[in-house]
Amino acid sequence: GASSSSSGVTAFKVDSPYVHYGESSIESDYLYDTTVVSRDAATGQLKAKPTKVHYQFQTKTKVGRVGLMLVGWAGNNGTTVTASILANKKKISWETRKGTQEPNYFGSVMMASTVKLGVDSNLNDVYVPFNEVVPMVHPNDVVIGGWDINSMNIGDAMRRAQVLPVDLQRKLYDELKELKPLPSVYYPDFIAANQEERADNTIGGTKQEQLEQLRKDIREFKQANQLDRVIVMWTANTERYADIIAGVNDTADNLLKAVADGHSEVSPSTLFAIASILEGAPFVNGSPQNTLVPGVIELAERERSFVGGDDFKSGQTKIKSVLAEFLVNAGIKPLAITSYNHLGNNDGCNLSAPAQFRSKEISKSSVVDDMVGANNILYKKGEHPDHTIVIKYVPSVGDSKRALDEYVSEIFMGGLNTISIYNTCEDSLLASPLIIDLFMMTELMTRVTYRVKSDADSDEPEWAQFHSVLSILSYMLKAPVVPPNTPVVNALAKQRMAMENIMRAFVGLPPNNEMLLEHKAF
Ligand code: NAI
Ligand code: DG6
Repeated sequence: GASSSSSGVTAFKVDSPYVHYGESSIESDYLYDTTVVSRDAATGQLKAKPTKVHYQFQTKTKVGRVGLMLVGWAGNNGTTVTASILANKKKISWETRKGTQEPNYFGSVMMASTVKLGVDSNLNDVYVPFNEVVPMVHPNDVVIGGWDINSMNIGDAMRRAQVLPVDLQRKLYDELKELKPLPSVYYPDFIAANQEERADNTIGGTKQEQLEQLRKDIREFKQANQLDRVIVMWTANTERYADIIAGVNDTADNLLKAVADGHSEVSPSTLFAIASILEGAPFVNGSPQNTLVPGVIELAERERSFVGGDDFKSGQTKIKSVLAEFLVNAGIKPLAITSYNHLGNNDGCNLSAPAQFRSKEISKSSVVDDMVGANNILYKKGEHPDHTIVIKYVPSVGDSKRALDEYVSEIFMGGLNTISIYNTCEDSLLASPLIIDLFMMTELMTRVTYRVKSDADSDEPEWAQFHSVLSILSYMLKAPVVPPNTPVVNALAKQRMAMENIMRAFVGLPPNNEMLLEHKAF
């Protein structure tokens, strides 16, 4: 089953001279195939040159004890993911109108989807769970903690969220009520004014003292639970964008100085990112605001710590990053994408304020850029479909978000095609598995190093970790943050392929492709 991988043993072993299974790591030699394109100056014709780069990967197989600290732990996502992992861990089932429901990890790519390993001797496909390609942490083994500006314990906060079925809530309540969020950093200017009455659990003092407190919290959590690693994730309210100001948050040193000076444009989420980086804890931003300001990225690079973001990609945007790719790659030209959604949870309440809505509007809007940019037959340079985002707060629908989308596209000979989508779901039941996937994937990247071999090298190059900005997390995020000067990929299938094939490379397997030559040319 899926749980075997956290023990360091996976469902298969690769039989290849290019893969070595050592005591504590898997090492692979891997030829990365790319095509380098140039243009002939005289004729203007493109020249495509197949190129191979020799990588070596080293994946430590011991997962160790891993903790997850959630910022915004007492919110809908924080309580839903905590309660659901507990139900899975303890195999707690509950009664519904339709009978007994067992806990599961549906909606988690890592826990509930499969990857094609290869074909057997009869040319039948063989699939393995995604989390069995290389050893990964199992969510049942995570120790969860975190902060919230609201002091409510996680049991009562789970009830307040009104997400999980009441029989399950009853079964989990006694254990969850013992979990209490740590006080957090609250600057009223960054989240909606309508959140003020929740803020009864805050850290006082200067910005510098608050930073020190957050660092201490991470260290103490790690020590108290005897953890090898802690990952920090922001699932707190959406903040407004921070202004990027020269001398304040543009470089690592300026940012640290801005904290010391108590500069008002350093947001709570950025303070958490800094604290995590300085403690060597990977930090992932699950909300849309620009937490990862340039100074944060530079600090992460300098400290060789990992960051990822922005904004969990759960429902409407996930469909958009599939549908827009389908349309454009089918040679159909989306002219207008109009997206409405309404929801009634506290996230919706916070987003009813203009500055916080604006953060969400930005992260929801960027999602078709790369698909449009890739097709210069349909779109002239700079041309873009109309793209409108509307979000309304309707308290009575609670966590059950409604998303309505209309795609109007130009088809053959000037014809029009309209696709209309109506999507209803519990928001936090979509977001919680993303938290799990982000946690699992981030943890894996802390155990992987690589080096590039060149025939010219007489000395062995140093092993290095991946770039501090984890663009491999893009599948789970609406507006992926990527290393400086690298392309953003929004298309969902490409994002999944990247995770799958990079993990295959760690065990020396070629990328999966759909050529199926064995079924076509024999
Ligand atoms: P929520 O409002 O239920 O929970 C947020 C929690 O954060 C609250 O308990 C609040 O007290 C706390 N909080 C606010 N500021 C804080 C701070 N500075 N430090 C610590 N805690 C703080 O919201 P929900 O539904 O859990 O969503 C959380 C975030 O995830 C939101 O920003 C939302 O936009 C984002 N998100 C949610 C998705 C979903 O499908 N549920 C998908 C994509 C993003
Ligand atoms: C309203 O848009 C609330 C948001 O927090 C969304 O629920 C969330 O961003 C998920 O958005 P999407 O587009 O991935 O469904």
